[in-house]
Amino acid sequence: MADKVILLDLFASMFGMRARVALALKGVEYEYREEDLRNKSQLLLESNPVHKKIPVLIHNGKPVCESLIIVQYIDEVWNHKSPLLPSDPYQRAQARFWADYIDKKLYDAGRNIWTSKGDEQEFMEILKQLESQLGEKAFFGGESLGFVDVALITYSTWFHTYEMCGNFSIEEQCPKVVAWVKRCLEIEAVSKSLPDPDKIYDFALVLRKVFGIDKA
Ligand SMILES: N[C@@H](CCC(=O)N[C@@H](CS)C(=O)NCC(=O)O)C(=O)O
Ligand SMILES: *[C@@H]1O[C@H](CO)[C@@H](O)[C@H](O)[C@H]1NC(C)=O
Ligand SMILES: *[C@@H]1O[C@H](CO)[C@@H](O)[C@H](O)[C@H]1NC(C)=O
Repeated sequence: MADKVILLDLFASMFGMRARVALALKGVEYEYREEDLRNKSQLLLESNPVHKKIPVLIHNGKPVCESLIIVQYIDEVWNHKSPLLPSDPYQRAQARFWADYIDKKLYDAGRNIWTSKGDEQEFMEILKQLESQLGEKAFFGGESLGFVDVALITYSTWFHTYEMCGNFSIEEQCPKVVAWVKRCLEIEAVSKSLPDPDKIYDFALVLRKVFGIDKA
């Protein structure tokens, strides 16, 4: 029997995009379901009763929640190609450390920029830390795209929004990160899974009005 895979998602979610990229890298066919977070589907509420958040991957009726856990699950189940986590336990631990670092730091710092709660300084410090971790490697995973690359590349769809809302240039301060983004986007599974940054910016501008940051 063929696998039945459903992804509950929201197009602008950097968390949801991680699952989309991982599924595309593995060549898994799935049904994409866009959620309205102000009016969540019964399936979302039942599948993620603890957090009630997207993304949720539903594999043959069984839900998996939390984007990094979903990516690891995808890597383990569809292990025939494009391994994301390294096989060496120490290297795996390092990859998980950096993905965890991204989760603990980057979302809030980015959100503070586009909601005008803070400037870009904190965000750029985190990105510079990641840039030094990348070093001279092509990818965080080394020669090929890995777990940390999947965890981080989805944020690049929001870079334009951060730059517009914060009036600054990421490339000026982190040219190697921007070069890395371009390298990742040369991989079709990545580029076809990520939305147009202009659409993200439009989405953020709508939210800024909803939140009362900009005049309606
Ligand atoms: N740690 C979670 C974060 C997911 C998350 O924050 N999802 C947001 C959308 S980007 C959500 O579903 N929010 C709905 C809510 O909070 O009610 C993950 O990595 O999957
Ligand atoms: C909420 O979603 C349901 C379907 O999931 C739809 O029938 C209903 O019209 C929606 N309500 C609003 C207020 O958008
Ligand atoms: C944006 O930044 C540039 C230089 O960094 C400055 O000249 C310009 O006035 C700024 N624009 C706004 C709208 O703050």
